[in-house]
Amino acid sequence: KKFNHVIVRRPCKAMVEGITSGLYPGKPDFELALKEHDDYIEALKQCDVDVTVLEADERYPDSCFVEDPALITRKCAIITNPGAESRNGEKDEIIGAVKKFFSDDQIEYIKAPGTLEGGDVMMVGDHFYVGRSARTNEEGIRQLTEILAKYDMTCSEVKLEEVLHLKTGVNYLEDNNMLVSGEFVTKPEFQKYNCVQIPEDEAYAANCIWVNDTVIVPEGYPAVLKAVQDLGYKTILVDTSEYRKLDGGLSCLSLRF
Ligand code: CIR
Repeated sequence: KKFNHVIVRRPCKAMVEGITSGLYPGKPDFELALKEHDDYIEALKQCDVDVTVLEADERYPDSCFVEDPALITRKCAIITNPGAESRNGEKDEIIGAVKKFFSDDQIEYIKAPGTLEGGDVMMVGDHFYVGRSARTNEEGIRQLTEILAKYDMTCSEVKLEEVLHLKTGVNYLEDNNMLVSGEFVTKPEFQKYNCVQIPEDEAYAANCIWVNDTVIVPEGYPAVLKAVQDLGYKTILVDTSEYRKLDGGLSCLSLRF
């Protein structure tokens, strides 16, 4: 077992106005999003973690995607500096929750002009892959590298061409297993892992989350579900249809540590 705690934030009514690339068209249905969020929390509770549920924050339409304003590691918590302007203030609202678990000297900050979003950071043991994206810049990556080094952890940059965040397209499931889709299939740095290639038409489901030997998989992606089960994991399905319309997936909806 690796994770003990999870933090989530309830979606707000304004979520229907959240940022979207339009890749998955349609406006989210708020009531359905709430129900899916309930199911998500239920699934997490089955994975032997305690779940802290933060209240909805109407000022920030995308604030249910708590993965982005913070990065929590085994040794420290890092408050990021989200590159999306409408989301930047979310960093100040996640601090309170992080302080329940970390003392002030274990909390670090990415500072302007550096930008970073947690969705761009993938943890593999004490190494962190960080995507250089429209949301995470070179200076943000430099600061992250410096912070991690202080705690004897390492970091390497991955250039993104197509996806919003690194974890939109690649996710580590522990035990050397990595789900890879699209532009990540051929990245040399991931070849040392047992890469499970996600078919193009199920690319959204590259974003699964490992929580203590259970893998939560988005509903509606049979090939990915089978691939994850073939790796030997117990699986739980959660429908994230309304978050998908905002380019959000399972990992985006929680901080796991
Ligand atoms: C955004 O564009 O920021 C949100 N609509 C979706 C954020 C998804 N988060 C993630 O991939 N970690």
